[in-house]
Amino acid sequence: KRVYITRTVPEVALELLKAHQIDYTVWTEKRHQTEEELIPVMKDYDGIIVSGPLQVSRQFLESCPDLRIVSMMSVGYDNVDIEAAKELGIAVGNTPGVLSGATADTAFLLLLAVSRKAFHMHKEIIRGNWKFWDPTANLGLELKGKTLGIVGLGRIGFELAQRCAGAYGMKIIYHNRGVNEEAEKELGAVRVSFDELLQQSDVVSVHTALTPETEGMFNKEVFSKMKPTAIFINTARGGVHNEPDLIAALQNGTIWGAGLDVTNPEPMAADNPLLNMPNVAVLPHIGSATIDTRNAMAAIAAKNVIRTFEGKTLEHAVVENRV
Ligand code: 8YV
Repeated sequence: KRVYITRTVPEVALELLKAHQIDYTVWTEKRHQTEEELIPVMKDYDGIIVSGPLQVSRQFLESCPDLRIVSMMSVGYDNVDIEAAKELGIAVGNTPGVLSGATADTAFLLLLAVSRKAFHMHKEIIRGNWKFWDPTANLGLELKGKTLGIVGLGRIGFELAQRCAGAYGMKIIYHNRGVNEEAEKELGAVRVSFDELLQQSDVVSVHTALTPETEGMFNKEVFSKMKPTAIFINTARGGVHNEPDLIAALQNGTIWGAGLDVTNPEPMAADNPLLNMPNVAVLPHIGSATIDTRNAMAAIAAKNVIRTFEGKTLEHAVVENRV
């Protein structure tokens, strides 16, 4: 069996594949391969480990005659045509759970950075603008006792809520389709409507998957319902917010600040106006980027491949292997 790996991945994945006599090819160039480029290559492969923004469309899946598994090295799978994979009998695996802590840390980091304008202050020092002490300058917002509103309270949102409740006694409200009993019981989280969440939250953090329903859901109208002192955090997918509307909301003072680990498109252009706003912090999609987490993600991605070839169910399935 042969597996194509779209990006350099932690060694642990390669060791696992080797131990199971599975051959692999790793794409090591520092640029994204397009679907069109990959389709002719894939005829020789039985599996693919996807890390990064490759579109795995119906056309792609139909063009890979031997493909048995698309193993995502991510929790998100918005770039995969799931319906097509189901119809074609191709398994799709992902890596949830192991990255929740690291991603929640990134959201927490962004929240602190925005609330104290930290990224902007850092740039100011580099620009030589640390000249004198002004007690009325550089003022941020405190988080103690404030309300955190989580849109899409799953594993990552839960870990962020734990951090915010633990460190700052923040009140947790959330908007989900279903009830999150664990969050209600352990953190006293309260489920509210989307509008109530927007109106009551001092911090709105989004943790939903990118779907046709969530695409662009944070737009002009939604930002206008938030508090003028509110901070918007997105560590989910850039497509969930409308970027021109976010820029306008920050420029007009509709909301106070924003912390983004995800942008649309990625990478973000260096001249994007968001990068020069004092109350904005942007990171280059590093939510899960710790050594521990990436090792754990790589191991699951490899195990999902191995289990497919062994005719077993996956460790984590989006589309289960037909055993
Ligand atoms: C990945 C992510 O780094 O898991 C996800 O959905 O966004 C990140 O952990 C990214 O998808 C690249 O594989």
